[in-house]
Amino acid sequence: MIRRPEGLPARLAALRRTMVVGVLNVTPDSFSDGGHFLDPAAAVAHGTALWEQGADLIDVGGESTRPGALRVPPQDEAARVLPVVAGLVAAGVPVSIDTMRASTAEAAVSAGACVVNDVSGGLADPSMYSAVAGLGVPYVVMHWRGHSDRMESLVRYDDVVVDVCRELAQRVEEAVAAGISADRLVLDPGLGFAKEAVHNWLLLRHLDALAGLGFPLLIGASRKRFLGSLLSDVDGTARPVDERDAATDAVTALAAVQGVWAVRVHDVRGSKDAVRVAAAWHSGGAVDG
Ligand code: PMM
Repeated sequence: MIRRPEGLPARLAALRRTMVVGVLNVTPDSFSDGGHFLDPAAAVAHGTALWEQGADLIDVGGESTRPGALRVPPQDEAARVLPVVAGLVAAGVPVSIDTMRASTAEAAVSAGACVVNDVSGGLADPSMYSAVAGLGVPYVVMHWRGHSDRMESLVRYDDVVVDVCRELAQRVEEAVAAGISADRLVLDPGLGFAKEAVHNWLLLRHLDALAGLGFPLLIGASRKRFLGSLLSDVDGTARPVDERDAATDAVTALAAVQGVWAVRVHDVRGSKDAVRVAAAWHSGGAVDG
């Protein structure tokens, strides 16, 4: 059974399979699609194309979180994402906003975004929980320990699965105390955020522990470095970013069989196929579109 958050638009609430969330980074420097979609019209066209390929939701972000990335001023972030959110919503495309800032989340939801995706899980902006509480949309709480310029120094875990579950449970407690309805929360282990490859694999191996916290799950493995290193050449060269989609699709299929609510991916078509295969495998053939 797939757990899903309350507060989704009817079309997304009705889905019984894992959702495919398409990545749309309106940034100059994201590791996979950075620099391609800074022009709002190009970004809206790409988001619409991902939707036509079968994405259920398009996740629009204006601030890169790649290791080492620096913060973007709030007004720049808003100027990048708001026209794109508005353009996609006008085209009938469901949108989530990928932001660590309350002001951006509020403006994006006013422009029609229906989910807030916060990679900091509320830790980056003390106003985030109260803002989200007032918005009444689903809220993705990702596991996070610090901004990208220092996250590589934050990779110490006693037991990564136990530590991530405990830290996420603490975020949930604070979010609910701040007025966010627990049934709107989604949890995400934050693959690659203050985590080495072994940590990512352990978290995927023990997704059931994360599911045991009782919330819908979102997984963002798409094209990440741990897939590149897994698929290294014999001489140790990592598989290039744009050749990691088959591995991403495999993660999608396995995550879908485990009942995760959503996968966040760059290549929608392959993950959508994987989700449909997993759903058919599970159900004996009956699958939503
Ligand atoms: N990863 C990235 C950005 N946003 N959001 C969630 N919820 N989970 C993730 O794993 C996640 C995210 C970084 O990847 P990108 O540069 O391709 O957007």
